[in-house]
This record gives sequence, C-alpha cells and structure tokens, in this order.
Amino acid sequence: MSPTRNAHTEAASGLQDGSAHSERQRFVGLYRAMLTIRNVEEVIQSLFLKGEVYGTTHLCTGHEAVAVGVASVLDEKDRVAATYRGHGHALALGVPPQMLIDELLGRATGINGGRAGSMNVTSLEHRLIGCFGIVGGSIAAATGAALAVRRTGNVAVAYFGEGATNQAYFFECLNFAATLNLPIVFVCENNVYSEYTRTSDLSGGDILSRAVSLGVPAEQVDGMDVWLVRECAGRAVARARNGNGPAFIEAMTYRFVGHSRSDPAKYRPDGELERWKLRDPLKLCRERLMSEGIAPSDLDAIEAEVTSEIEAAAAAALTAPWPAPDSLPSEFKE
Ligand SMILES: Cc1ncc(C[n+]2csc(CCOP(=O)(O)OP(=O)(O)O)c2C)c(N)n1
Repeated sequence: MSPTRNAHTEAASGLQDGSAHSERQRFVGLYRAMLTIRNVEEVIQSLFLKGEVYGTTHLCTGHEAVAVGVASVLDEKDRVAATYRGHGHALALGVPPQMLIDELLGRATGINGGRAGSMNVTSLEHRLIGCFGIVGGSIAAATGAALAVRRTGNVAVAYFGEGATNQAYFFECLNFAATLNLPIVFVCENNVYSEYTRTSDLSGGDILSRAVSLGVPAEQVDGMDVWLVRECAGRAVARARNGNGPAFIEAMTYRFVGHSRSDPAKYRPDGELERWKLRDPLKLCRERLMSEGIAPSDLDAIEAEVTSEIEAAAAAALTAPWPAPDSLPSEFKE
C-alpha cells in the first residue's frame, strides 16, 4: 500500500518527480514539515498540562531538522524505528497531524485507534515500525527490519538518543549489522542529556569511535541544520541501499524542553538553552530560505497557515470520539 502523505511531507520527502520541484521548493517543504512538528509539540504540551493527554509525553522540540532531514531521503518501502521521543519522526514520515494528536488524546480516530498513546505510535503505512519506550529498543527493531528489507533494495533506519549508545543493544546490533552487511542507518540524536544527567558524565570515550570500532562507518553532523542532515543522511542511505552495509550518524542537537511531562530541566547550566536557541533549526532554515530569495512575507504566510492548521487539529481532537469499549482486545474485556 502506498503511504498516505500530507502536502508538507510530500514536498519534504522528495519523493515527487524532481523536475517538478525545484530545490528551493523542496526546502520550503522541509521548513513546513519542521514547523508542523514544532506546532504539534506545542499544542501537545499545552493539552498535556490541561490533563487531556494520557500517559506521558517526550517532546522533540529542537530536534526537528533530524527527523525531517533523514525522512527526506527515504523511499516508500524503507522502514523506520523511533523512540518514545517519536512524534516528530511520525510526522516527518507522513502521519497526519490530526491522527497523531487524536492518538495522544486517546481518541478512536488516532493513528492507532487511541490505544498506543505517545510512546508507542506505529504506522506501517507510513514506514514507522514502531516507537519504543525501552532505551535502545529501536536499534534492535530496526536491525531486524534491515534483515527483512535487504533483498528488496530498501533500508532501515534506527533513531535513538546518545544515552542508548551505553546499552548492550547498541553494541550487539552494530556488530551484527556490520558482520551481515545490513542496509541500516543508525541515527543517534545527541541532545546532550540522558533524562536529567549530562550524557558525558555517563559515557566513556566518544560515540563515533564506538561505531567505527564495530566496523560501522560514522559521521557527525550539525543536527540543527536540515540541509546538512539531508546531505549526510543521503550519503548514508545511498551507501546502505547500494549494498555497502550499515552507516552511523551522530546528529548534534538539543532538546529545548525537559525530558518528559513537565520537567523544568533545572539541571541545565545557565545560558545553555539560550545558546542552543540561537541555532534553532527553524530559525536557521528560515534564514537560509531568505538568503535563497524567498520573501519573508511568504514564510510568514506558511507559518500562519501551519499554526492555524495545527490549532484546528487540536480543537477537533478534543471533540473526537473515544474508542468503543467493545473495541478492546479480548484479554481486556471482563
Ligand atoms: C532499558 C531502559 N533503561 C532505562 C530507561 C529509562 N529512561 C527513559 S529515557 C532515558 C534516557 C535516555 O536518553 P537518550 O538515549 O540520550 O535519549 P533522549 O531521551 O535524550 O532522547 C532513560 C534512562 C528506559 N526507558 N529503558
């Protein structure tokens, strides 16, 4: 089945005929996709604080360029595993914002019928084999998916945080992927913190060397710049697709919000957040688009359009139907 996409992901994905879309238009699509993620995360946070979101939430605000840049080089039959911080990945892969917001509010119209919630969003139709709450779980799931897609010329992508590179999954799966020459791209989103601790206080050595020592070529990229992420991911995905085996990307990024729920992130040193915000991926992208000749008023119009689309989706989610009790799996019925 062909994945369902919105206009923004269609443009962003680069899956349309290249001749019909100039490079400039493609990057406007990437900007729109990042704006969508930012706006969805903002409404989710506000609905969470009002008690409308069930379970917990881990927002990816600040990581948008990684999700969008990598998704933009994937094709229709690739496979992706993400983490509990996976709303952005789902949206970048084409899950409609309305269906994601509905899901987080536990509504029947959610992408998983309201049964998955924030941490377990899955949509095979959109290439997303799952979001995993177990740190490092996405690495194992994507490695399994790489085994499944290796005969079809497709690739698997594992997203995970830098804290997951201390997990056994990381070492076992990179070793396995290198040994079997699997078509997989490991995308580590290094956002500096693992929950409430600076990851450098938990880890020995550097992350790129770990991947290289297991036989996986590794590259670091500025995860705030969607152009650079797209180029880096393009190289890694092409390598895997051409039968040259796994690749590892360490995307340097920062989460602008706390780890989860209403974590105020007081463990950060003064000024750190502000310094990273100077390199907000949306700001960098907007500046780049303006330098390419796109009028600020056109970008303002896109921003206003996305904001009102997502606000309308949030309002609609609040009135969406609940799942019928008899739609519960039989083991949950009395
Ligand atoms: C196996 C396992 N151990 C511990 C946890 C608790 N936990 C949830 S998120 C997290 C931090 C992970 O940090 P990182 O991998 O850097 O990802 P980030 O949350 O920064 O995106 C931990 C320890 C867990 N979910 N799974």
